[in-house]
Amino acid sequence: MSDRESTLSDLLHETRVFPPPAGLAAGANVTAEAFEAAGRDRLAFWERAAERLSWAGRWERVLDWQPPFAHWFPSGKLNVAYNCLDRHVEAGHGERVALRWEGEPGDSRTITYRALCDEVCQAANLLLELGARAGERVAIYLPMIPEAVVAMLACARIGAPHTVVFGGFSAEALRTRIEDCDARVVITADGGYRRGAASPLKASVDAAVRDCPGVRHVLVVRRTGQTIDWDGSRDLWWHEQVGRQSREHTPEAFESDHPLFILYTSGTTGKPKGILHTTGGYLTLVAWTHWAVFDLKPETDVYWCTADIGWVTGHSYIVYGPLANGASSMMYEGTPDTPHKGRWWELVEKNRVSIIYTAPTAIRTCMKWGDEIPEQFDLSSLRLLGSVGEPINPEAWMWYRENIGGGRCPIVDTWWQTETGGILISPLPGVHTCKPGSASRPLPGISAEIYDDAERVLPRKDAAGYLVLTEPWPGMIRTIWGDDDRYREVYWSRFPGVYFAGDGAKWDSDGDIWLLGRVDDVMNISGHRISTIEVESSLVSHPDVAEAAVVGSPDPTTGQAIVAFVIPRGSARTDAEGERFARDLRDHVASEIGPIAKPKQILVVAELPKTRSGKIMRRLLRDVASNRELGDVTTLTDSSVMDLIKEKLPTAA
Ligand code: 6R9
Repeated sequence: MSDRESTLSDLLHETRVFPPPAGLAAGANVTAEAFEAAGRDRLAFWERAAERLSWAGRWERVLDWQPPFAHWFPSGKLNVAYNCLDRHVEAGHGERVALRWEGEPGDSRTITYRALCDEVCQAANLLLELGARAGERVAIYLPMIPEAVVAMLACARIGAPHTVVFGGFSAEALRTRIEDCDARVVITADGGYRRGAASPLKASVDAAVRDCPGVRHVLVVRRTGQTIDWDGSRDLWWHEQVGRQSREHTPEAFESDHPLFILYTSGTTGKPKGILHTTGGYLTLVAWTHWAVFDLKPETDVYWCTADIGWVTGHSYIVYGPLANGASSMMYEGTPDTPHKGRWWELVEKNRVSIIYTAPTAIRTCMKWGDEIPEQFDLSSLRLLGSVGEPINPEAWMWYRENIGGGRCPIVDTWWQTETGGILISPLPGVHTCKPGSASRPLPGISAEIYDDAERVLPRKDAAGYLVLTEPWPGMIRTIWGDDDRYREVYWSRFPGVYFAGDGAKWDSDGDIWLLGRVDDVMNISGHRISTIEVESSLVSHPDVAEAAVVGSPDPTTGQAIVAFVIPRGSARTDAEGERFARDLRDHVASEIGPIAKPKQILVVAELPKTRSGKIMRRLLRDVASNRELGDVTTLTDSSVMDLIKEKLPTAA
């Protein structure tokens, strides 16, 4: 045990620290004193956070905990759409911009809180006219256009849980989700713009609902104007139907535990899990965390979360959190390199974005494209940067800080999951000293611990193991849709009585948390536990490496051997140069971490296989590295990547 701990603490030797900028700390939404006080009484803290929202009926108590099922604010009643829209209009902020939307082809829309409220009321009236009712599921399969936000809020307004399916998913993926939650209405578009071209969506819906007799209506937003098939008994144009509805709609208050949405996420088995989130606890968590972690000043900030609404980050930090707080957000439809690789930074300059929230994979892609691209734009409006989705390598963190944040903006590295609903571990920018690669501390009201294999709570100093949450929190997964047993088994059986996150983590000597990747990404080399992320960070810190992914493959001598897939910066190399490059990298890792972390094999590749949400698919890389049959590749952004990678393998490995 102590051997493993000391190995990890030796490996993670990042020592750079960045205290909160004085000006930000002085005016922060959460100050150091407030942070201290907040941590003292968990339930009292969450009760105060709930009071930031507008409730139609007060709760009986804060928490009814019947492990592993939590009911937050039982008997409390509220309407999510009212909290996100009407109450801001009633408070005199109707003319504040809710969304500045930028289309990929260059079109844009500015939508105020009043206009968004009107459109959501119209869409809610339409859904009711189509027979949708509280509790009945609505599937949403849309590109990143304002109607996606309108559709989600219209569902929330009438209490019909939505299931948003990422527009990049196939007809088959859409069908299984519609079927699993028995959705009756589907909201889609003719298509959306991606990489400069109109890509179809409606065709996938047609294929998906062919086998879903329960679907009564398909509502179609016209975005691209491309030709689509039409079924007059079922299909309706959004613009014809929504526009003629009344702008008046009285929101009904729902029970705090009323279902708000189901979001599917992949598990260890083939069948995706429908993560169910409910109303009062979820909105409390996302509103408080969005306000505190991003230090949001709704009157002056322009906030931009680059996620797609098809992922939980889009749900919590494009839609529900920011709108509950009355924020002004930017929303962008397309890809970062269309029509040029500076598009994101051009949008930051144009809209004077002050807070940006993105993913390490995007940051590393921008690193690969080169410093000179963001340099061409005025990024001085930025004051805070966020990261989410996977551990961020210290080198990517430093690049983000220097090249995007101008060396002055704090970076909040936020750890959470689809299941947690919102951010649980993150620095607060006015309180904590940030370290490149560390997600810092659990937020107030969050009880995180690190356990060892034997279920022992590790001391909060120089110790590594499994991240668990020992107390329920508002916004936590309510269950897996239709499968309470699977919910118990996946999250509550590894360590009975506590929530098992599936991530490895470490407390450093200051008591800060470092996420080490999914526990199945931790390798065991000659009895030493080495996290894939540590070796990746070391590789990426080499000046000639743009991106790297590391996996363990079975090895008769050492148990596992480290295999690295590396994308070089700049031009391709000849074979001889490749050999030299691989040797340099091995030496580099050996000197950075130690000889035990030296990759046994280094494969130079042009691309890495990623899920649509941008996570590297290490499972596939492991399969390639161990020469096993490839598993399911349907969620790859580009499945030809695997062929490229396979070509690099020695035939008689
Ligand atoms: C929000 C989101 C959850 C998994 C999670 C972990 C990884 C997310 C992270 C992070 C290290 C961070 N993850 N944020 N790892 N540092 N700041 O991404 O949800 O798609 O469900 O993924 O992502 O492994 O368990 P989701």
